[in-house]
Amino acid sequence: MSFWDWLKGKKAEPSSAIERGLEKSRQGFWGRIRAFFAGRRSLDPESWEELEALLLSADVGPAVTEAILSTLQKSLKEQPLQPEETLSDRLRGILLPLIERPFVPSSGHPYVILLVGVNGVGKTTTVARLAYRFKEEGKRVLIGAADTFRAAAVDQLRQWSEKLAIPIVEKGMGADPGAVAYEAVQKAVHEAYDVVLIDTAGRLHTRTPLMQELSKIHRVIGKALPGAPHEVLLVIDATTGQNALRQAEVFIQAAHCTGLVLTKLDGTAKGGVAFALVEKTGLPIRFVGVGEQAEDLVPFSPHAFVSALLKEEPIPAP
Ligand SMILES: Nc1nc2c(ncn2[C@@H]2O[C@H](COP(=O)(O)OP(=O)(O)OP(=O)(O)O)[C@@H](O)[C@H]2O)c(=O)[nH]1
Ligand SMILES: [Mg+2]
Repeated sequence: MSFWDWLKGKKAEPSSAIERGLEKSRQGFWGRIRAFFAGRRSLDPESWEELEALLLSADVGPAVTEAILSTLQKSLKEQPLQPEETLSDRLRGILLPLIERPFVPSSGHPYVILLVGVNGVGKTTTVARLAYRFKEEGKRVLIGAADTFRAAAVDQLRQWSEKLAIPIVEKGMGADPGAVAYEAVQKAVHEAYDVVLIDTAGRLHTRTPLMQELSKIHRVIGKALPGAPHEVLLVIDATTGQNALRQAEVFIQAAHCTGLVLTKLDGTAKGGVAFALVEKTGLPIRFVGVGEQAEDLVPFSPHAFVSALLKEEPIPAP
């Protein structure tokens, strides 16, 4: 399956890697949700309360929990469980649309992807992993080091660039990040690169000047290539919990984000924040990070995600 075709919205990818990355969540709160449904065919008022508490503790958030409970209630009222159907089957049908959002592909050549997010969420690692996958497919990839805030940040990206043998545009620490982004896109246009990945400095969503700087980077990229950036990926650490929602709101405003990357899914026993994020932002999850290796960034499949959380049998080892 071509990663490029997937990126352009031409193909869907089922993903067993998502299942592996969700092992902690499956054994954690979602294991309790599965246990709750096991053998149960109806819900009394007390069990509704128990289910509500379980969903909240899985980080699904109050709004989505409420939506799940009321939809499930209505659905069971309108159509009682069929003999061959389980409550868990019914829940799966309710969860799926909550996590699915259409991705509207935007075309452009070079295809410019900007990565944004708070500190330490996995932006640079995601840039490197995406670059690796594009290169594997024979695409010509360029990386822009627009995180000029710390010398270590430029070094980190340069090391990736050397390791992956992918060219980088960098101007060192303290350079204007907008200028780096502009130069990277311009170089890619002139030298016919296929993809440009632009890394940015982590920033707290509460720091207004830093958020304004992000808006400027976005504008400047559009000046270098009208229509760019084609994707702005907001990277979110899945272990952050409900705080992620406020971050998302501010970043989306400042940087016109088009999709989400949920990293460190392997490090949480909850995993429900994915539902809350999609509900709150209306954006599709594009990728999930399920470990620290180069191949541990996988295209997101809503179907694989929901199935993994609710699947009874153990997930087979890779
Ligand atoms: N377990 C796990 N670790 C991850 C994942 N993604 C990133 N990391 C780790 O998270 C740490 C921070 O990653 P970076 O890519 O440097 O994060 P960043 O957003 O660029 O950080 P700043 O530039 O400082 O804002 C690194 O140790 C990564 O290996 C993931 O999906 N799973
Ligand atoms: Mg970084």
